[in-house]
Amino acid sequence: MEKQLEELKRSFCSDLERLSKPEDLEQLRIQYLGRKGRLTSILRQMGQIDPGERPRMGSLSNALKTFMEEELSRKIEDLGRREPAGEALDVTLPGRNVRRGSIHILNQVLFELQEIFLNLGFTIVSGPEVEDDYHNFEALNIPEHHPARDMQDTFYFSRDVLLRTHTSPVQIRVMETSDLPVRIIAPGKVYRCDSDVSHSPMFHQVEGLWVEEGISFAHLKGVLYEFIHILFGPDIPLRFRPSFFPFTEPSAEVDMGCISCKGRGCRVCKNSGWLEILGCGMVDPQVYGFVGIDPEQVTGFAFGLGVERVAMLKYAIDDIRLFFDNDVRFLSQFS
Ligand code: 2NM
Repeated sequence: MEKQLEELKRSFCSDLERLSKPEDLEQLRIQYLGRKGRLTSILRQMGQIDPGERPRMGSLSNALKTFMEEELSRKIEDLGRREPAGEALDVTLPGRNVRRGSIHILNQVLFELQEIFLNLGFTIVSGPEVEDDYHNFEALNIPEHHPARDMQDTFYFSRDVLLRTHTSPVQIRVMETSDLPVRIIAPGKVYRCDSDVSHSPMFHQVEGLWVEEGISFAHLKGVLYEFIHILFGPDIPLRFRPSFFPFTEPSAEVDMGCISCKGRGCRVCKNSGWLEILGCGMVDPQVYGFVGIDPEQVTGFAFGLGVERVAMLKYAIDDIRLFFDNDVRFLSQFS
């Protein structure tokens, strides 16, 4: 029996040595230590041997059992440490480059605009992109069949529900619900059924509104001069050109000297030397009527600009669609 035990140990050791797959370990354990395993079958002979020999054989076989169990768990750890063949890891390889994202150029420009107006004492407000006809048109003095409704082709959900075509409805909502004075900007997405190199069906606006006792066109000019000079530099010449909006009277468009050619005339300014940057005006008394403000008590000015347009002028971008293609080769130029 002692010989059998020795033979079993040798056989176990050489089997264990050859073994390389963790899933084969359990098979080996069952083969040697299982209920019907090779050790058990040797111990079955215990009844046939000399009773005096039994205690020694008992402790020999116990020692062998412990030995095999320890060897098996050592092998488990061993195999766990080793990487499977073919997937060896070269820890000296340089890491894969992870490209860092950055803030989209439109948001960079938007944040810059917001910062300027915050410093001028304006508060940022927002409102719904899905609007009703009343807030987007009616209260802005654009009644049904008014030609101004054709100026901006509108995405309608129904006769009364639409995607806002400007952020002015936010200012209507603020005037409806706030105490005076009001000094706000309303940045956000707006939608118009229009698409070419300078028009996108979705684009971003920042509109501003300052309503308070004694506000005049001089305040409007002061704020907008300050704003444009912070954004484009203090030496840029500006001009106010009379214009028309249904919600302001008088109205104007503001041009700045072309930053590409410094006013000499080029492709960007179509040889005029000037670039249109925003629209503005004194809030029409008709609008105050809709929101319950007494035009005898206060006056105010409003303005509106396109964020894409500002970004295109500032960075000499000639196609608005580049902002929305999300081509990293374009975007990474501004990171
Ligand atoms: C512009 C130009 C001029 C404007 C007017 C108002 C409101 F709600 F106060 F009447 N919000 N925005 C306005 C005025 C917008 O965008 C070119």
